[in-house]
Amino acid sequence: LINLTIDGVQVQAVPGTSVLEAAGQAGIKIPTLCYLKEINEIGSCRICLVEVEGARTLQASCVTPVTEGMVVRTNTPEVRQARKLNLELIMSNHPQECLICPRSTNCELQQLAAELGISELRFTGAMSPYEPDFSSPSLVRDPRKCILCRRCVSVCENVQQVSAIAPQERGFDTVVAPAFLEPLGNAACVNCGQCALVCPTAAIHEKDQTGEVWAALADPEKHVVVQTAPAVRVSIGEMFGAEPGRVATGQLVAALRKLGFDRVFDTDFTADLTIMEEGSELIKRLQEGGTLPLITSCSPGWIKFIEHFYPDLLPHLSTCKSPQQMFGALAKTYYAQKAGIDPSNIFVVSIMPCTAKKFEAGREEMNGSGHRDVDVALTTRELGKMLKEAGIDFNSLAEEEYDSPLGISTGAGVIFGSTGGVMEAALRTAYELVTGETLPDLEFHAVRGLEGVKETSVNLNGTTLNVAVAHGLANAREILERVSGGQEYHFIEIMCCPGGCIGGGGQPIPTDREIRARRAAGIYDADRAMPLRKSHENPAVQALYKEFLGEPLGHKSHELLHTHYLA
Ligand code: HC1
Repeated sequence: LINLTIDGVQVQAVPGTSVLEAAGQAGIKIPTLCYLKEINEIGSCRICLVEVEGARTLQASCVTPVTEGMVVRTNTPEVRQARKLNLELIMSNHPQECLICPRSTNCELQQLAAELGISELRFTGAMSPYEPDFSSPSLVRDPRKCILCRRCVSVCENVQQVSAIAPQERGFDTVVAPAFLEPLGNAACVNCGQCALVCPTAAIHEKDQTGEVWAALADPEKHVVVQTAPAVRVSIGEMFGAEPGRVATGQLVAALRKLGFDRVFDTDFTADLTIMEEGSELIKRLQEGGTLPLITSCSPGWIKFIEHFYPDLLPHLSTCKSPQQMFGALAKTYYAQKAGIDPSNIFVVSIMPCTAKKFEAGREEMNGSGHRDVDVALTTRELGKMLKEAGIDFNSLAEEEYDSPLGISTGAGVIFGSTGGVMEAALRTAYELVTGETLPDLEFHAVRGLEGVKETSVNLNGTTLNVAVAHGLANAREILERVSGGQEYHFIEIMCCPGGCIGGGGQPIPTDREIRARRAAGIYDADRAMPLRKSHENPAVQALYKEFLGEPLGHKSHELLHTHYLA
């Protein structure tokens, strides 16, 4: 261990630790702005400056490693003054729009200005010459609000390995944008929104579609139904100060009813349905020698990734639409018929932890019902905003139940929200359908957890099924390279975002590793609390096949629930 002194306190730290981290471990808080643990440690904003005895200048503590005998001071007049000056310079070309900014009260720049005691705008410099970019179906880039911290660039390049954005131009003209300053809508961006999740300001944020939903809710001609994604129930509470991972399913239902939705349904229902269709597809490919491994297809950022970067592997994708899209197609056919409502008057809203779901809902081919299957996909954050606007005190709501039949689900549907969940749900069903036996233990812990790539083998009646799970697109690349290299898998789950949907780009900010872990724990709590935990036991799914679809992979399923991909 290395011995050093920080603010007169003797501190020990392992070699390689930064001064910032060592101070944090000793309970000494140093302010930061561009820093993002293990993702963006570049010392560019100069807010975390400290004095190191013997050094000629103040040092950025996030990139200064501890050394033996080092003496650090974090709170001298010079340090405070330098931090303040650097922040004032960053603020000198930042629009003063806090009252109307989507990140107001949740903006790290705003918070830091308050913490560092900045009470006047001493410098008003030239402003950014770049206009906001509305070209993406999911995200809005507003370079005027960018502080060039590079967090978004690091996430896009390293965590997702997409590199859709990078610093362009030089000096004062530097801007984070796609190559050649192309609009984001033209770039190979997968719409995952991980950039928005780490942006300290509102320089990248989701496309706000709350206005369209308010309008539909106010339209007496419209029958407005809503579906909630698995991962939203363990994060929406955070928008109202609850602990991450608190399971708030019943309150979510109550809140949506209060907002005025005519029916409150659950994406978990079509998650169960996905297992029936995708499980059947897997068994068919295994039996008939189809393309293997089969790879899951419910995460739209992942779909866009493989379409852009690995088009030759597209035959591996399941042809199943995502649960969001299956829901939309059924809401405007099966449900419309059952309820006796003209589908052109049904307006389908999704509440998703995801910005790419906006893109998915708008994909040209997503009209299996003969209408736009999903009209609007809102993020968890947008729903939080609507609830606040409506004055709904979320945490004090009494719990309510989903409507029937598209609100009936099992624990297998819930676990879709966490990495490994789709695989586990599929294994619960595949095992029982193939062996005809009841699973002795339905929890597959080998596919749970936040490790980037997980692998296991399952014995199905003497046949060994090799499965793998990846989350985050850098890990997806690793698995795809293994597949290309000939590694023998049968079934692979890939989710675009780190942690799966619980870490989606539309989730409450902040979302970090610890918060992801707590939301995942909430997902598994919710599963354990369900009376039914296997998709094939969902009575509403069984009724759907009996009354409407016929059988998995049948003609109607093909029309409504399956799709094709664009190379
Ligand atoms: Fe997901 Fe899915 S689990 S993709 O992560 O398959 O967004 O939560 O809704 O569609 O069910 C997201 C979550 C979500 C779909 C399901």
